[in-house]
Amino acid sequence: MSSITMKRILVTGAFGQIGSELTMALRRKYGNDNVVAVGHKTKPSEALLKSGPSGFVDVTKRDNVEESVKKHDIDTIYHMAAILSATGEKNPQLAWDVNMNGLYNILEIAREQKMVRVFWPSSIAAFGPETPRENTPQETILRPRTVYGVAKVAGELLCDYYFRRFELDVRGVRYPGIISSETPPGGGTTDYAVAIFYEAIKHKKYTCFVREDTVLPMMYMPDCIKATMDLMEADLSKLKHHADYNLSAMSFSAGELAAEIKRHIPEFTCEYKPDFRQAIADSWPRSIDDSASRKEWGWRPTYNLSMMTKDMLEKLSKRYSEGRL
Ligand code: AKB
Repeated sequence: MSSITMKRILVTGAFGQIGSELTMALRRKYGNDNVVAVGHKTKPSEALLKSGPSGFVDVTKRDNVEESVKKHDIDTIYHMAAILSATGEKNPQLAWDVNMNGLYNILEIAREQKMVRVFWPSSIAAFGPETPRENTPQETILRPRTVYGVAKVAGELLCDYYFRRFELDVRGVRYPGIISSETPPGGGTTDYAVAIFYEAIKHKKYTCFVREDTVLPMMYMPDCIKATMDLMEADLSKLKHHADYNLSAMSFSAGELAAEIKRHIPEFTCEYKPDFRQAIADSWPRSIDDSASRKEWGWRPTYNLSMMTKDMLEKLSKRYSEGRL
């Protein structure tokens, strides 16, 4: 297994919620020209387009990915392209194609090209209603009810297989819901925890699509980026897991989030009209035991609910006052 340091990085799904901020962070760390941002549907920001190489890649088309890998002499991939849980339930066939065949293409290309390392995110969606919901253990029942979750479990196993069978150094975490101010998420069950901030700033009210008492594990983007980059830099000999690390920062109910926002914007109101996403949220854990990540690669989150809320509101208010929201 190679121990060469990463130098030529491809980020798929680079124009999405996590990909866009991850690309910029990787460019700051490894150099603008060494990080190639590729996406499919979402429109990239000017900052992303101007700061380094970018292109169009459909991860379900192996030739497409291969062309980009060869053109840019890629040795490391952050494979962030995905269809999220709620969109997945509307189009399970597309979700399977993008999430499973996309991952298979990446792993095969990485194996053939003898790449240094691959990052692929799993999610709390890998868990299901039979999983213990409080302090969900690292090793536990994985029987998800969404096609997104099924692809996450299959993906975790496939990554593990590539590690053992082909010595491909593939790493990943089970992301909780990610909250961020730069690029909005699209099609996830946890999207309410981002949308609520935009609506609080713009309209002082929000209609939430899960119940007030719905508790889910969440994380602020700076912690998400830190976790992703730290795991990729970790010493392989210390890692007992590969693409399935539990990861946690905070857990709160939709009502607690609304109350925290109200502390800063007293006129803010939130009503609750649960839709089909409620059943998905109800099948996921309320809190996560991430002791394996803490022990094996030193994971420690920085942001809690109040720090994250303050920072989100400051960032979005500034953009709103500049007419950029
Ligand atoms: C979703 O809600 O689908 C994602 C996730 C938790 O993986 N944010």
